[in-house]
Amino acid sequence: MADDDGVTMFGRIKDKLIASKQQWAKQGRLLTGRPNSERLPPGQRLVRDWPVLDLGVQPHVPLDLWKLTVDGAVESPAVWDWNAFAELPQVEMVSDIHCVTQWSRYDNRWAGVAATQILELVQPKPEATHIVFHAHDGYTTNVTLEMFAAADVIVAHSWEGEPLSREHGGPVRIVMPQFYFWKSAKWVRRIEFRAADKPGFWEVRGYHNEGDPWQEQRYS
Ligand SMILES: Nc1nc2c(c(=O)[nH]1)N[C@H]1C(S)=C(S)[C@@H](COP(=O)(O)O)O[C@H]1N2
Ligand SMILES: [Mo]
Repeated sequence: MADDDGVTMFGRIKDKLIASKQQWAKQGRLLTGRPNSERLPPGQRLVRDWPVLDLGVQPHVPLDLWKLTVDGAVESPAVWDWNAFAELPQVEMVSDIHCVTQWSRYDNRWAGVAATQILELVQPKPEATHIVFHAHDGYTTNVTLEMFAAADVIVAHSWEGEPLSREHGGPVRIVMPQFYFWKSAKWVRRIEFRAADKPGFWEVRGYHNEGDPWQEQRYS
């Protein structure tokens, strides 16, 4: 092809390459440290495997006995068995895990019911400010209603397209991506809405009450 000045061009503009380089520029790709500081919270290191952490017991909950109770300061308390839970609107979400023991794991694909969906169904009462998750191993952890209402919170039954394994909290666990992983209760059996805060298992043992990894809220 030739332009008005009679200059002839050889080759073809590499649209795809330009587009991907533009994308890299936007993401700050190859800028040492920058992607880390954007995605890896301070003091964390990235792992590829998925460590298992618990109190030493891993409850086995058969699906035909499994139930999730949502009660306390809500207008419409609910108890879902496995079939009822499966019939609620399902979503998939991809999020990163940040554990207080300093490992982080990127891009975990969860399937389950969005916390926002549960809030819509049970309708927290005006006085509801906090939530305690109760698990089958006796574990509890507390969050604010606001933390639970985030768009990325999921009550998950699957990970990477497979049923969540028992060691990782199956049949169903909470996933709270914006907080250290101790807030993500495994083997959850009850979501209790409360008019006041009540520190959970680790929160009464020196862990931070909120646990924001970006602010390194590890211990209180
Ligand atoms: N029921 C229950 N949930 C729990 C725990 C637990 O001991 N019991 N440990 C918490 C902690 S400290 C972490 S780091 C994560 C670990 O989840 P994982 O074993 O799937 O990596 O689960 C959290 N949820
Ligand atoms: Mo943890």
